[in-house]
Amino acid sequence: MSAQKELRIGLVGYGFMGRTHSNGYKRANDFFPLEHRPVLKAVCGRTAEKAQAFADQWGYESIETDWQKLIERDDIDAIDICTPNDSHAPIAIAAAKAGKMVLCEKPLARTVAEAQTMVDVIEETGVKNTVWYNYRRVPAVTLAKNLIDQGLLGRIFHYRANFLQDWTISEDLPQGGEALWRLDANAAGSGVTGDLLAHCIDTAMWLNGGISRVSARTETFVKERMHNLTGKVEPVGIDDACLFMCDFNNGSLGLFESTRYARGHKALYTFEINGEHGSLAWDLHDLHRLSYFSHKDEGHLRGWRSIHVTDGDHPYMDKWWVPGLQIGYEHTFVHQVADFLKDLETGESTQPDFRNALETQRVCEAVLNSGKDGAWHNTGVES
Ligand code: SOE
Repeated sequence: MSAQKELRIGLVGYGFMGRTHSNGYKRANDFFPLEHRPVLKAVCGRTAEKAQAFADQWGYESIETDWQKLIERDDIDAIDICTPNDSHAPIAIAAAKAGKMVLCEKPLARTVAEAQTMVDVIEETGVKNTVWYNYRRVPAVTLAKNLIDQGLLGRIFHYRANFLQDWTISEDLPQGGEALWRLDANAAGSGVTGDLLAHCIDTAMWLNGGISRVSARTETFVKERMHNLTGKVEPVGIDDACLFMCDFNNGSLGLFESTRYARGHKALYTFEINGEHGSLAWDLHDLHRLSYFSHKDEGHLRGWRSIHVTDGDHPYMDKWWVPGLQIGYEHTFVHQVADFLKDLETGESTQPDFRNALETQRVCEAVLNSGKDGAWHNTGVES
């Protein structure tokens, strides 16, 4: 244990994502044999009492209330950004300039311009970086990637994905502030496109390659909401719902939908991919299963099979329990930490890194622009 190298973490933000990441740091070495071990050095948040309460609960050694001070500390190796989207760029840029590694919550930024500045600085400074698109590390999703890369589906024709929620239907829900910044365009950049579709786009481009052009329809159902920061009723600037179709560079067609107005759905992320020899489908509410149809099966046996992704030869699963016993949402963050620590040893970049997440940002921006003018927009994503 003493031979292990420390990775001293400075976490900025103590909300929902602060908890998922902290859990990842705490669990990774229990299950994955690694040379490095995260040390929870400091958590930073504006309110000292809340930061202290978080530090006490999760085991951080100290607190800061100013992220610039956190970055200046020489007992911190990596800055983890779990704050609202409007602060990702300044924190990441300052951290990289100070020579710290940067782990940034998704989406990378509010706009392509912001994301591009972050990529420029990260690449100039050469610090290790990653963006937390955690769903890539659901074992069933990683298995889908492996099967597609093996060529099991053959030529791909269709990709479709949904991310459905229902938590903003009430007109009385305010916008802005600590809990509701996702509804405030200044803080979030966009609504469901940056918050939810960004996940779908990241997974889609990982599985099926780049998206070249998009045509979108966005809608804001509740046009005004009380703003928690100003106390006034203000226009809502985010997209409540977004539907888009697209072309992938490999010639396949994509169809995506996301909304926070699908009554009954809390976090229904699903995708399906159809190829010449077979199809794959996945559903976050049943995340340990991957559905697979193979046209190569004998005719009388042909049908969708549901693979329970819990066996030792499934991605990540040899490190967990025994075959048949499943894992869940929080493990995706444990896996991202484990991969980050492993990549520290090999020198590889932990995907998605900032450059890769910039591609998702390009698609999000093209979608939002298309939602505004109704035209097809090229994304500029080449690979
Ligand atoms: C929004 O409700 C949210 O928490 C997103 O911000 C996360 O990225 C997504 O994984 C779950 O939903």
